Amino acid sequence: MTIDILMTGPMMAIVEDGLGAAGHTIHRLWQAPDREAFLAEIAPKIRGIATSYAHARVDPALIDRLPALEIISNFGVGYENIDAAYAKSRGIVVTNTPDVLTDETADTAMGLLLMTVRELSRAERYLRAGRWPQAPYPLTPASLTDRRLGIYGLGRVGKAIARRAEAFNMPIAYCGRTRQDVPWRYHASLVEMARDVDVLVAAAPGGAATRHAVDAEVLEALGPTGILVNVGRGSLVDTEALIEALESRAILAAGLDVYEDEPRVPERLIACDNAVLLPHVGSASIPTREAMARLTRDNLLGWFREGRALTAV
Ligand code: 8YV
Repeated sequence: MTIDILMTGPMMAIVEDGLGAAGHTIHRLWQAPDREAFLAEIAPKIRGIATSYAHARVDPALIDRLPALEIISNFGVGYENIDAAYAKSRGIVVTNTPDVLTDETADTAMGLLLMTVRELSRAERYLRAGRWPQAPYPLTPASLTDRRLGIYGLGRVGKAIARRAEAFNMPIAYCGRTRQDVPWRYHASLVEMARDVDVLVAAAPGGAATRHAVDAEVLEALGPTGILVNVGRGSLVDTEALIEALESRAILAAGLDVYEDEPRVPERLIACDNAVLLPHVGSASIPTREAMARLTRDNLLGWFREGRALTAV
């Protein structure tokens, strides 16, 4: 018997082919010319959803339309695109893709840190513009040496960033909901931690609880030599406050991989020469994305074969 899966947006072939090979039928929501008519026809038989943060939200309205829904499999570790509490209240399993992207995302954070503090991308543009023969690139005002690191959100990615930063000899602090059994200094308050460090790396999950946690007050506490790196979610940072802090040099610089309204990035932010801006590439290598796709697929296959999802949230 075929199992009907609703896919909310395009996914890697690993997901589509794997589900197809297992005899499941994929219904492509984003391709439907008339979403309502499409849902009216297929809704009663949908037992699984494959989705991602980059797709349409899986909200109570959608969940309520699918009476046979058993599992929502998310491509990505962050799953605030799914109303997981509501899904749980209806007995629906939600899965994500932890671990497989931890190293890649932590590497991206370290890359952003180096690019920002040592102006590496600006220096490269300088060479490519043919300016080196006229004069050496100006010395950077800052160095990574003697910088203290504060990590906002000490989950898997946050810990992997801390371990990398230890190899850079950076003293490490962290801020999150709870103190953890780790050798790093804990701060319950983000403002206090920002006052205490020179680099603030945001690696917390998105959603209402963390929205705009990095606000004008935190940026002011970080101070004129401070650097903000964000590899978590754009929603963690009040973008307007950040742009003002960058423009007024209330902080030294920012390195960002995530934005509030992706893929749109405000023109004023792009105009900031003290910002390094990446297009959400934290997990974007073929090996890592393929591992995420396999896990997204295997959570669905495991559930329908054995009643067991691999990585339920
Ligand atoms: C992906 C991510 O860019 O895992 C996450 O939470 O943000 C990234 O790995 C995203 O899931 C792709 O849609």
